[in-house]
Amino acid sequence: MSVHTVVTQPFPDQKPGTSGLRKKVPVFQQPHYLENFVQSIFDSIAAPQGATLVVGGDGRYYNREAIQIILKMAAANGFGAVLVGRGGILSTPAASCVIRKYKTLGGIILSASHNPGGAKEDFGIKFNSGNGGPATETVTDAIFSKSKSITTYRILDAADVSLDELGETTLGNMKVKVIDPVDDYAELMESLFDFDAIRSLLKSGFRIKFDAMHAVNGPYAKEIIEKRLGATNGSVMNGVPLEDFGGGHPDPNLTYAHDLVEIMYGDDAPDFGAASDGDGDRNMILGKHFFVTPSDSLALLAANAALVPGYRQGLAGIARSMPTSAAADRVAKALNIPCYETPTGWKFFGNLMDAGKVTLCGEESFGTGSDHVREKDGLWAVLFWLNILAARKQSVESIVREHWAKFGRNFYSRYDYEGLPTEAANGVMQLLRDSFAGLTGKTFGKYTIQTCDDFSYTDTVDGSVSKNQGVRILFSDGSRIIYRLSGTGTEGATLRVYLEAYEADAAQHHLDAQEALQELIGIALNISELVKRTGRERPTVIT
Ligand code: VG1
Ligand code: CO
Repeated sequence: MSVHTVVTQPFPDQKPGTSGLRKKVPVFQQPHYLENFVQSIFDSIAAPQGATLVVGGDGRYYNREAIQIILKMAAANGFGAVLVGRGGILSTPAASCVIRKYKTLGGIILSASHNPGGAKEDFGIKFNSGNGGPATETVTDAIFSKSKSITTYRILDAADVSLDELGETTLGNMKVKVIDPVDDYAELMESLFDFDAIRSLLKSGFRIKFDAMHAVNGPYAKEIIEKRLGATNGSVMNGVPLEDFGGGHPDPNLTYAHDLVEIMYGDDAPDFGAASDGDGDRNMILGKHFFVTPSDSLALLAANAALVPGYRQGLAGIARSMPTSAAADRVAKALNIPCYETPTGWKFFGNLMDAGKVTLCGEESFGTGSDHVREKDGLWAVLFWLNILAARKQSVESIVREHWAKFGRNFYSRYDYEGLPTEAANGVMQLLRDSFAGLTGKTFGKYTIQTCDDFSYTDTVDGSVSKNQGVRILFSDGSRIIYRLSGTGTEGATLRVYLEAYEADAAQHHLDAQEALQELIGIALNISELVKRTGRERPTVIT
C-alpha cells in the first residue's frame, strides 16, 4: 500500500452552500471531483497527525463509493482513526452525536438531505467541526478558496474496506472502526425523554405512524419507536432505506409525504403522525386531520419544555432562522428568555449553543433541534412531541389550539419557485432591493409597509457578519413578506417567498392559512413582479 499524490486541476463550482456542496451524482463521479473537495477540506482544517474523523451518510446512491474514497484519502492525509457507521450509514443528527461523544476532530457527512437520490439525482458532502455542527463560514470559505487553487491530492492505493461488520480494521496506518449507527444516538434520546411515560401512552392505545420515507431514519425509528418504546409493529412505515428513496422525494412536507398525509387525514387516522427527511434531520408533525407548522412546533416545544426531563431545568434561550415565524419569540418573551434571529442554515445556531446562549432552535423548513447535538434532529422532535402528549394527555390539535388562544396565531406559508432561470430569479431580488425607498410607508389595503431591508446578521459570539441573507418587507402590524434565493438547490435557481401574518383574535384562528394570507400573497406577487419576470403563475411547492 502506498500513498499516491495525484495531479489535479480545480473545478470552479465547489462553493459549499448552507449545507455543504450539493450536486448531481454524475458531477461527483467526474474524475478527481470528490477527491478535490475532500483534499480541500483536509487542507483547510489542518488536522493534527493521528486525529480521529467520523464518516457516514444517508445511504443514498454513491454513498458507499464516496466513503471508500474518503477513507483512503484520510489514511493518506495522516488521520489516526475513522469512525464509520455500519454500511456507511449515519443520520446527520447521529453523526453530530458521535462526533461529540467521542470528542473527535470532526466528521464528513454525505447527504443531499431532502433532495431525491439515484444515479442521476443529488449527492452532497459537508464537513462538521468538533462541536458536531456544520463548519462555520470561515471554514467553508477556506475550503472553497483551497478548491480554487488545488493542484494535487493524496490517496492511499489500497483495496476497499468492508463496512458491513462491526469492528476494527486498518487501512495503511489508520484504524477504521465500524460502529453501530443507532446505538449512541438511541442512548442519547433515552437520556433526554421520559421513555416510561411514552411507553404507557402507547400501551394505552394511542396510535402513531412514523414515515421514514425509505430514508436513513428507518433503522433509527424501528429501534427507538417500535423496539424500545413498544409501538405496534408497522407504526414505522417506509422503514427500509433505499438508495433512491423508492423514487420519492424524501422531504417531509404535505406535498411529498403523501402516503402519511393520506393516512393522517383518512377515516381511521392514528392519533399522531410524523415523517423525517433523507438524512433524518427534518421533521413534520401531524395530529388526526391536523398539520402543525414547523414554526408553531418550535414555539410549542419551547412552551412545554418543562414537561420533558432533559429540559426541565429551563431553557437558556431560543433561536430561529429569520424567515421562521415569530411564534417562538412570543414564548421566549413569556418565559423571559432571549430569542435570537439568525440567517437560514443550522451553522448559525452552533455558536449560540456552544456559548450556552440558546437551548432550542428551529427553522420554518421542518427543522427543530436543541443543544443535545449541533444539527437539527427529526426523531428528537418526534420524541419531544410524544413526551408532551404523554404528559398532557390531550390531542395534538387541542394542544395547538390552546397555544394559539394563549399566544395568538402566526399564520404562515412558504411559496417555492424551483428551477427558475438564474437571471429571472436574480432580477426579482434586484428589483426588490432597488424598490426599498419607494415601498417604505406604502399602504396596500389593511397592510402598511413599515420598513424593508436585506437581512444582515452579526454573530454575537464571534463578531462575523453575514450579509444579503434575504429581503424583508416588514408591515406595521408585525406581518412579514420575505424573499430569499435557496442555497441548496442543484438546478437553476429556487426563489422562496415566506409569508407571515399575526392574528391575536381567537375568533379568527380557525381560518385556513392560505385564506388568512390571501391579501399578503397578492402584495408579495405584485411588488416583486414575480409572475411577469419568471413566467410562473403558480409556485412549485406550497408549505
Ligand atoms: C433549505 C432550508 C433551510 C435549511 C437547509 C438545509 O435551505 O430552507 O432552512 O437549513 O435547506 O436543510 P435553502 O437555502 O434551500 O432555503 V437540510 O435538511 O439540507 O440539511
Ligand atoms: Co436534511
